[in-house]
Amino acid sequence: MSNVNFNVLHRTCSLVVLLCCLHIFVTVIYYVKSLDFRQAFVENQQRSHQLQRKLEEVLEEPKTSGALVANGSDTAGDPLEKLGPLRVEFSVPVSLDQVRKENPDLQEGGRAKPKDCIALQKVAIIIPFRKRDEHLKYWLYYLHPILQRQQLDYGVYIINQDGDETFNRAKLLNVGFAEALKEYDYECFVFSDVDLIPMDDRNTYKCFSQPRHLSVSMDKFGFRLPYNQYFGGVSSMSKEQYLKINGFPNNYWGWGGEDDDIFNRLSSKGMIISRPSGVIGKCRMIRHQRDEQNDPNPQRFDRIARTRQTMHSDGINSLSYKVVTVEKNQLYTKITVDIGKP
Ligand code: UD2
Ligand code: MN
Repeated sequence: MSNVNFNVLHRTCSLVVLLCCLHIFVTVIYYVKSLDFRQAFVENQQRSHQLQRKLEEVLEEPKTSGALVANGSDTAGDPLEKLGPLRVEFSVPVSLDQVRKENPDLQEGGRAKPKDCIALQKVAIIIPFRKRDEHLKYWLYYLHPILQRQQLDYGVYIINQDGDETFNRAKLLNVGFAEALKEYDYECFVFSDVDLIPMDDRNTYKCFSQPRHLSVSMDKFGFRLPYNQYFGGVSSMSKEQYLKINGFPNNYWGWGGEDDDIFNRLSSKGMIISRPSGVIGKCRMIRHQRDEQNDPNPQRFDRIARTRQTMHSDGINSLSYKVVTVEKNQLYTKITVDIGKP
């Protein structure tokens, strides 16, 4: 082998080694850089998730209780601007005295209307009732401030079933409709259980072009609608909508079915149910046991199956009852009524 050849080989090898080192160096640099990029990407992702969560918290941040907001110093200006999610809880007891003090603008009979404008609707709120005074206190505590913020011209009617016969929710609601209309030119009726409190005051207790179901996402059902035809809890109907279905059935004694009968009436008259969104329609039900004299009605399935045949003869046109007493105070009108028995 000649010297020249050896030199060429030596140089070539050195060059190859040098190139290899350079390649390794460049690869390492790129690898380290890509680690930095990945890290930055992950951090960026985390940061944007945190921001997103913060934003959601701010948007969903519940205000203090209805009463506190309504009477706090920050209620100046347009009350409608203050609407939004509310904190609703039942751990702290409330007293009627407190509710009266916190709602100084209420008129005799649990009436109120906006001071500086004309309300869009005159609304009667009808509550079927018997021996639920604890629940009524919470209802009044939360709802009066909400209803005033919603700028409604409204009155609260507690329809109290006299005696100890089996409870009849739908018949009591019919009585509420008839009695409220004797008092004032109401054009809208909200029918509400005594134990249901809305968690967002954008859920307006008024009437819409179609019958409205207001208690759409309840804690009791995991904040979901239990089924599409569900119409229990809180609903609203204009006078025309109510009369079109001949009101509610009078012969559902005991628990259950009457809400489905009302749904059947509405759909048989070609009406559809309007609802707020699942967020605005959130509400809480005060936990309770089934009351005495309100056991599940075994006839309910048969009756629901025959709504279309019975609804024209059973309803507001066949309603009969006897008013026992009427009590009016600052917070409500309570009508105690004898509605008979099954
Ligand atoms: C569900 C429905 C309700 C109705 C009922 C079946 C919800 C939130 N509500 O209520 O609208 O369809 O099933 O009839 O799903 N009440 C009294 N005293 C009594 C018994 C009843 O005041 O002794 C009133 C009270 O306003 C109460 C309402 O009737 O909220 C409904 O009765 P419930 O609360 O016992 O029945 P619940 O919660 O299953
Ligand atoms: Mn209930």
